[in-house]
Amino acid sequence: MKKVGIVMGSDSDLPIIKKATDMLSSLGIPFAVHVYSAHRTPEEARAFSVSARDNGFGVIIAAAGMAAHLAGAVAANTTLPVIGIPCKSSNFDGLDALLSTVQMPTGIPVATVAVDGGANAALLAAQILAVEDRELAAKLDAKRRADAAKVLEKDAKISAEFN
Ligand code: RP5
Repeated sequence: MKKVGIVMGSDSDLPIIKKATDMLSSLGIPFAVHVYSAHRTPEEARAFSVSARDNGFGVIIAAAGMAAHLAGAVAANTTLPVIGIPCKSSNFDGLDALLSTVQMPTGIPVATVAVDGGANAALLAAQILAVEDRELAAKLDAKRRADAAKVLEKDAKISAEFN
């Protein structure tokens, strides 16, 4: 199976990345994690992106906060799909990172998930890999069914209390 490459702009983004790595681990998907910044270590971010396909990656998740250019900078240097996670920082509740990540110019797309959406980034990466992997697609189907069952359990409890 292809690996998921995960890059974060700072180790302060790690709690968000942890949500992604936990989800990928639960699905048995291999990944590698790095701290590369579009601003502080642009050469390393570029080198990782340029070589990602040859190094066995099938999709890249890039998480950053504030003036969050990391996902776009990665996407500029690879045609692998790139999923951006805007991370919340102390100002603006993550709106700064959301707009910086989502508003990509035509030609260089970034699939942006919700602010701090580490788990959904991993699920989207899994869905991309599952296009060519029936076993992984079956795991994702099973997860959807299990998640739905949990919601129906909650409905049963609320119904019993109020109806
Ligand atoms: C961004 O700046 C990082 O992705 C992080 O979310 C934010 C703050 O970084 P630190 O100052 O905590 O290293 O580049």
